[in-house]
Amino acid sequence: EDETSSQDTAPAADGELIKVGFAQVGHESDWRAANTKNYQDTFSAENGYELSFVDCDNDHAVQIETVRGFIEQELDYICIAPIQSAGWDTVLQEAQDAGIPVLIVDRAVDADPSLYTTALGCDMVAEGEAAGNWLAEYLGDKEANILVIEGSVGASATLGRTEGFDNILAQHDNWTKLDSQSGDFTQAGGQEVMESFIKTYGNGGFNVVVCQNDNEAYGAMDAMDAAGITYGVDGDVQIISFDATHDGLQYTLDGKITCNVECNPLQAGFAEEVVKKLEAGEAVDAWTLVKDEAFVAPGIESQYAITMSQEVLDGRAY
Ligand code: GYE
Repeated sequence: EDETSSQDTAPAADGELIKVGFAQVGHESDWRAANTKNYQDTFSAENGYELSFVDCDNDHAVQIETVRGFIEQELDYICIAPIQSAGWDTVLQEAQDAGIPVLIVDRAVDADPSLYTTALGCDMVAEGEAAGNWLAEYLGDKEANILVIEGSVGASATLGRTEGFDNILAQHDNWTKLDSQSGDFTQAGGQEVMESFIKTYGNGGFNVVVCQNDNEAYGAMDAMDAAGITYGVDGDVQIISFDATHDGLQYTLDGKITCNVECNPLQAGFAEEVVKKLEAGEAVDAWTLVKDEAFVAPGIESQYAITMSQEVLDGRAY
């Protein structure tokens, strides 16, 4: 879905570009790259915007200073994709005192909602629950010995996916979460964590690996390949992943990632919608949910997920 603005509703009627700051998380994943491109395409000069884009490289302190810089530059709107959910009260108050609307995008903050204008993104807890519900349906009465490669520490995407999956885990006496470690949402991180898990639990010691994004799953697959561990629908280990990016879904179509829970990175259109409403003096919703789906490998039927096919993959925008 292309969420860019249409020309006839371009907001800069008086020829002035609307100044938007975007304090982006970093460049850790394919999801992030798609999300960045979507913001740059949407908040373009052509569409009436001057976008100040800053890649905060997964550094919370840098992100706070970036937002302070946007306030000093008196930008019209500030979008923040929060690296971590804690530690936002002070700078959000500063933006509010300066009268600059703040949009919390993609990930959530752990702060009083009166401190920002609106929030938008996927429901990370629901994503974790979708993964758990699918696994329960897939395994039936079978035991699960589960390893979890978490995302970045303190990120709402990590906290939510963990909470959601754990909600379902708690309903199953024969599921054991053996271990969980952060792989920082990167391929290298996923590989490193998986290598250490393999050392500790050995080939045969686990049958489910939950990777909290696709890039971590690629690293985990490399580590299992090197150790001679088979994975996928025909293997010993079932991989669950999140994001459902194009490459991630290719692996799902190939039966290597058994279940892939989507988080749609094309979110800038929702942010632009909010900006347009505020420009028009209209009220905005406190929260906008970006919807997502789950996908499973061919041959699996699930009430929680779409069975992958070439057609489904070809229909992907990211
Ligand atoms: O899952 C991961 C990215 O916040 C939903 O961040 C996002 C997550 C996404 O690095 O790939």
